[in-house]
Amino acid sequence: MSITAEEIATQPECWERASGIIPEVASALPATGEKVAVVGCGTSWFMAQSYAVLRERAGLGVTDAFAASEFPYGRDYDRIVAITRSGTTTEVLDLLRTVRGTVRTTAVIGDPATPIVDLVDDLVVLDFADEKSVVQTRFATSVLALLRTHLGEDITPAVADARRAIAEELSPSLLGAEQFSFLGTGWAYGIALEAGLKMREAAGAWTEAYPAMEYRHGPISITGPNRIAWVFGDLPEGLDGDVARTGGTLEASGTDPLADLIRVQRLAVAIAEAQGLNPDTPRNLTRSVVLS
Ligand code: F1P
Repeated sequence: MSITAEEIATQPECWERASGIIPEVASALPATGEKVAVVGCGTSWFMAQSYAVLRERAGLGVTDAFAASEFPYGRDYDRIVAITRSGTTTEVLDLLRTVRGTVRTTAVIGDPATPIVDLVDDLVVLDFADEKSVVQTRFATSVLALLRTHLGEDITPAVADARRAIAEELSPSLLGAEQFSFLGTGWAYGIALEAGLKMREAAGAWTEAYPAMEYRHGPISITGPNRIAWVFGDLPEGLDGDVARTGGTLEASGTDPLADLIRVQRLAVAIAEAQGLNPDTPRNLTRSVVLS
């Protein structure tokens, strides 16, 4: 079994642990009413996007998400939250150095033996969810499990869905599909973006990702026989019929989007292995992007 597959299978326990540390780390996370920017790169940026939607829709304060390289310096925030498994990603460290002393900062990290710990005011360490894999799975989802709990959500149902997502068989139509369009509304759009990235990183698959209601505005023209439209969370009315008319296959489990992401992670590993690729050594990727 690949290391990636082993790490994927540990997610329910990691989410429970992440959720359980809230009493210890709550003071390091955004307070109600704070205007917050959440930043990261790659997978961490997509988790930032999901969190931003969840926090703002929970009425806890304006929350924006940015790729670290695209941060709009000059805007006023009460706090910047950086998500980074490695703690070494250049764009994230550059941002934190630039804003040091001007705004309160929090880093949510996997590895505390990294330079980021000296660059932030507050730290949340999820070392139990850190990974050996290059592609991120359990760190990212554990961050979101932690943040969802901090927003007041009981993640017990999501953990139950996660256990089912790990145990269930992957259908042959998914394993043999030629293309995947991942869709989501609200916070599930960040999950759709991450699903697309995971399949590209681990399996070199052709994937796209859109807000679910944008799918009809062009992207639907890609769907057809042996191609998948995969909806995370709520299925917009009529979309099932629209996908059926293309001849493509709709995948919409209706389960918790974070748990449904686990099925995509597993699919990415399975497709990689079926093609003779090693999901532990994805093409052209490193665990962290450190620019010289
Ligand atoms: C961010 C990241 C990963 C990506 C790749 C390079 O890492 O972009 O999401 O899969 O391995 O690094 P981090 O800042 O969360 O450590």
